[in-house]
Amino acid sequence: MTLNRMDMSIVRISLQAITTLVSLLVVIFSPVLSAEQYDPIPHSTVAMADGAGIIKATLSCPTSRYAHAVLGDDIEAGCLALQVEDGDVLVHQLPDNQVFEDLVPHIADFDGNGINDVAVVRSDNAYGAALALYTISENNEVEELGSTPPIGRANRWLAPVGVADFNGDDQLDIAYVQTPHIGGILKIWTFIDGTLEQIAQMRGFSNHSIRSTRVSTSKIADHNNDGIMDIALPDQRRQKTVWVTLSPKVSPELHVIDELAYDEAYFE
Ligand SMILES: [Ca+2]
Ligand SMILES: [Ca+2]
Ligand SMILES: [Ca+2]
Repeated sequence: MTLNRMDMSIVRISLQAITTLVSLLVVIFSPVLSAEQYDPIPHSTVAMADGAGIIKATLSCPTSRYAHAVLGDDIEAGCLALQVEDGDVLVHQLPDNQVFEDLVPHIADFDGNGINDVAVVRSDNAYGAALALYTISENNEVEELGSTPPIGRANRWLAPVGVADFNGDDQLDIAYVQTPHIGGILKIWTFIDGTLEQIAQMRGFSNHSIRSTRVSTSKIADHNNDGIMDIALPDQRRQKTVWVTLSPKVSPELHVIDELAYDEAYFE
């Protein structure tokens, strides 16, 4: 069968129509982020980082569905918007029984594979807070890298302190104070052979006041100049500032290296 000139035109027009239709469908079904998914919730900090993987993390999708309200207002985040280094923004949306109860996501390469991950506090209606770590999978999807067990009851919270190599093994660790309002326990977690594990804890600290938007009242520095990062925290009654270290040069456990009279300005 041979096609005359008119037939060829029809074929060309049909092909054009198909191409246009496909382009239209791509536009219609491409995920377009809403302002709610992209804009940071009140009082929160947008975390930024260099490198591969996650370079920007935003707590978004404001919601008052979790009745706790210890971070300045009753608004928490239902989503975490993660920008990867090629510019894509991926949104991880929590189910209705959970929120991100946090104001400052922490971006770091927690498992040491060269790709940035993010740590954020995730609270559950029934089980309270846990620290959740996410990364970007090879399929360009948000994937949970690991999480601490939830504290176990609703409205039990934890306040992240920060990220550093606290035990000097060249792997980044993350520290938080569990239940800072009712008897705070400093806990340090790290990835060991691909699993998030707690490596140290010590009681008696408070790095957050109820209703404050400051997370956290703490400092990370090499206070005793031994090459290992140390942590300064207010004690539970906010009378002392306590410097602790996990330096293996001194002890395999957390121990106090200095105590000062508490002064909030020390943490500015
Ligand atoms: Ca990583
Ligand atoms: Ca470490
Ligand atoms: Ca030190």
